[in-house]
Amino acid sequence: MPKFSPEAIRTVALVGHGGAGKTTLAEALLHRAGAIATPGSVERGTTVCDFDPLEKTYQHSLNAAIVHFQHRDTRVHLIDTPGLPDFIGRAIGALPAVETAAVIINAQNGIELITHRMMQWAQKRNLCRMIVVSKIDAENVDLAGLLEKIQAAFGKECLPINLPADGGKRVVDCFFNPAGDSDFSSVADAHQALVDQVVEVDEALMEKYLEQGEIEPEQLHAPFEKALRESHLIPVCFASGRNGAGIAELLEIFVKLMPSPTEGNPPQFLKGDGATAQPVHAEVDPARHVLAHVFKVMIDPFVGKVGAFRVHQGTITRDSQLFVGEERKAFKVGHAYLVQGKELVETDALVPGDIGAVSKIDEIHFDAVLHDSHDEDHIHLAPLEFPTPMHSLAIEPKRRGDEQRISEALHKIVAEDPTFRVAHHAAETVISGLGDLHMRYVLDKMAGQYHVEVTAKPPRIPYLETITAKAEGHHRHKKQTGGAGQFGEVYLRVEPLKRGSGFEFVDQVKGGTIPTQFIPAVEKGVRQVLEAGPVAGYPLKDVRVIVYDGKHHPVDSKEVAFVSAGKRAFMDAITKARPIILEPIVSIDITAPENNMGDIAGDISSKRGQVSGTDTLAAGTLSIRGQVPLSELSNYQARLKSVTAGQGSYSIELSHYDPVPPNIQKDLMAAHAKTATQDDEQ
Ligand SMILES: Nc1nc2c(ncn2[C@@H]2O[C@H](COP(=O)(O)OP(=O)(O)OP(=O)(O)O)[C@@H](O)[C@H]2O)c(=O)[nH]1
Ligand SMILES: [Mg+2]
Repeated sequence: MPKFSPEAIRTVALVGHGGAGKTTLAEALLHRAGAIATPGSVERGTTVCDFDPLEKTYQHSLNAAIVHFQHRDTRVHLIDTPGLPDFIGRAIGALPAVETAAVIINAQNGIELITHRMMQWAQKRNLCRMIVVSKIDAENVDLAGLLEKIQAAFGKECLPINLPADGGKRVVDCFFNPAGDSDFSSVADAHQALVDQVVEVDEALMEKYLEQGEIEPEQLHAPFEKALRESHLIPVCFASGRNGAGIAELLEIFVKLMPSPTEGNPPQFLKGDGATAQPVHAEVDPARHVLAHVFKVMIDPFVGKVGAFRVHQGTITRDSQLFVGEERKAFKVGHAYLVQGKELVETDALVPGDIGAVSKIDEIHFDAVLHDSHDEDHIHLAPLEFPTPMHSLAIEPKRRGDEQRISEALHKIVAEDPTFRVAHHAAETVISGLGDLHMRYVLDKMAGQYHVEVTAKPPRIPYLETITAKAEGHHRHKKQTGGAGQFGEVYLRVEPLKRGSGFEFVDQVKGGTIPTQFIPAVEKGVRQVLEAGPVAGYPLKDVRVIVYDGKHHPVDSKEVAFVSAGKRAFMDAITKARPIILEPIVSIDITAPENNMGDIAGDISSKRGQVSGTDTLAAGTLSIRGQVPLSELSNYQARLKSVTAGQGSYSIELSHYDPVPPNIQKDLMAAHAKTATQDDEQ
């Protein structure tokens, strides 16, 4: 029998901006709950959650770390996520594993970029949310002002459930036992506001409340959960991981008020893809078939591949036979683990609500669904939305012969990281991530963990080519050399398609003028041109090719002849179809001191960009949004650093593709013509 039933399990992700105090808070909670003897510190590199050597070097969490502890009769699984924008993919990936997102706000810095983003992402995933104002012990913090700002930014549903007292040395409860004085505002008023808000979700209770004028907090459990599920209430509490204020109270809030797996919003499982996908309801029932979701993959140099998952239905034991997604063959769990930072702790059974892990299972991958019956094939979680990796580097081995090891290392890093990509184009290996720090991390990890070193330089900009008009193309391929000849003739039409629709090939040949067996050869020729880029060497997109006529020869028609004719006919059409080059335009989000606003906006305009809006974050800090061509941002990190004296940071995401101005198109075509002639000469 498992020790904890699903009702006695809580799952909480600590999310929020980098440096907000999440890892320190996790440490304080573990210590207070008796799971560790002494709290470690981020500075000394002794925390349970930041165990990766690079986390100790950077003094920031870079991965989602999983821990668990027991408080009263309840087991709490906690996920400490990274808050730096470059590593935010790991935090987003962890959201489907929990019922509650605890958004940590640094009392010193106030609301920051990732605070906003996480409030939105958590809501999109239907999580219950709470806010923890951290570092309340720090000097010169304006907690009353911050609470107002939180309500202004995220709504009047953000209500304090406790308030700081004695200058941030402790907190007073405003819900269960509202007595005593706080550093600001009235505890009784806070209590009243909470009760008023909660009863609003239950009409019968509301009537009773209006009649009686008071209602016991104990009677409010079910409506409290409902209010959390519906985002009608976002409790705000205060804490310090440093001096321990509010930590015991936070444990009580987790176990008494945050939802169990039955009380939270159900996970969004779907069966099948696209428009025909059907929602699947996971029952929080240990006796049913297993449904678990892999939200983290870690490749440990000693243990090998570890897949961390959240159980949503059924029970996983060491004897379970599980399928990974649509795999035909099941694997035997062998060892079922609970996770405590870098430690895997063997356990008998994992039930709905539990977060566990298995190791050494090759098929496991990020976002996989684990299940124990083929009836559950094709079930997956509603897709997670990650920022698109737009910071890229072209890498080359420092030592010859390292190619294979580099490729293996990259493969492992990709497996761990949903926002890291590797691509090979134009003879370059290009790695992409969310920012310069993300890129540095990958290079450091390759050197430190996998012992391979690479040189890195900016890659070519991923331009695209397309056409803007319809046109006709024709080519007759004829070769007569000695014996058998080659013959093939193709007539085709090209038409521009809507941006983003890709490529369509249509066969409208009538009367077998091109025999059916040679149509794939024509398509092959066309595709070669698409990939090679007829205008400036970049992939051609959004075009429909209609092959409608041709000629063949009973003896001399061969595949190669039609490949060549298709290729040349297509090139002929492209030159007449007013081809253009498209460039990636990115949405940029810059955080910088207010007084740099003018310089930054001017800089963006000089880069062919546009500023679309600004938000005030903490006092004196602005978030500036806009759009800029990616090609103009090659040195932007350094540029922003010099404009803001190191205070600024930014993140970019692919927005769309736009035509490049004619002068740039001319330059790109000239550069391509030059390399093409050089290649010919070689
Ligand atoms: N004064 C004070 N400092 C704190 C407190 N909690 C954390 N800090 C300090 O703030 C810094 C950041 O703390 P972390 O716990 O690493 O913050 P984090 O939210 O985990 O940051 P990321 O991992 O980058 O997302 C460290 O120097 C901590 O010592 C607190 O309650 N009070
Ligand atoms: Mg951290």
